[in-house]
Amino acid sequence: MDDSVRKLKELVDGSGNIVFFGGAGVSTESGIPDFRSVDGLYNQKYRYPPEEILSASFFRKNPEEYYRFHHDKLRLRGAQPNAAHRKLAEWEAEGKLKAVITQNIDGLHQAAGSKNVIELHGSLLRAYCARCGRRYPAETVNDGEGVPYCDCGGVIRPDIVFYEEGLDQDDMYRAVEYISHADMLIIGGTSLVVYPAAGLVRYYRGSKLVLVNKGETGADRDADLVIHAPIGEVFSQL
Ligand code: CNA
Repeated sequence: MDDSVRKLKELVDGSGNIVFFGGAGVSTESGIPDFRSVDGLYNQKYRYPPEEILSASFFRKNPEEYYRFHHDKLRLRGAQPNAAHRKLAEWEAEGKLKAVITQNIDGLHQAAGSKNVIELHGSLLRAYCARCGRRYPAETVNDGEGVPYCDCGGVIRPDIVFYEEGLDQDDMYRAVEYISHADMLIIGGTSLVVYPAAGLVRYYRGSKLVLVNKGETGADRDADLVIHAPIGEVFSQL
């Protein structure tokens, strides 16, 4: 075991109030591409940039094009949790970890057994009508082709937070509470560039801030331990 992984293990062993804050990089080892890595969605070519397709105004004006992207790129295709998701669920069951705060929309933390998951950007596993609010099963937006419509004539959308939309205030409040009371904060698999979610890590007041990310982030210099490696590989050693 590498020295930095050994150090992470010691920090985890000595903590009883861990909070994990993560992003798309947590699920790349489950086969779901992130946004900003070289093989991420932002480096592939579409008729429109992904940040535009994933915006509220684009969805309203152009649901056909949105759903073409959704069916092509946002399908989870049977992805399974990896060692990082599983280890976090294990720590929660042991009482060591209090919350997973994620920017991911893939439901893999819950699939691994995590119970207290704050999904800041919603979930692809829920759907509702953009006009009347009626709830629909996830298959309505994830299976098949084309635009799904509600009986009221409205377009059914995934329950994810599009660009231009605000985050749920209750989720943000709970996330701040968990982070500000944590004795250890592990940040993993996120470029920390999407706000306001990324700003949450500033609420941490403890002395065990750990970053496990393939690439560098703006928080590296503030961290007590930085590991630049695939998170599933690292967590499988803990
Ligand atoms: P991002 O901006 O794509 O950054 C991902 C980060 O993870 C990068 O810094 C990578 O270096 C790093 N990374 C990639 N693979 C690994 C790995 N195996 N181990 C460790 N680090 C790795 O993604 P963010 O989450 O920071 O951006 C927020 C967006 C991305 C949110 O709105 C998400 O909804 C959205 N997103 C989510 C998913 C998902 O649900 N799985 C997939 C793609 C995008």
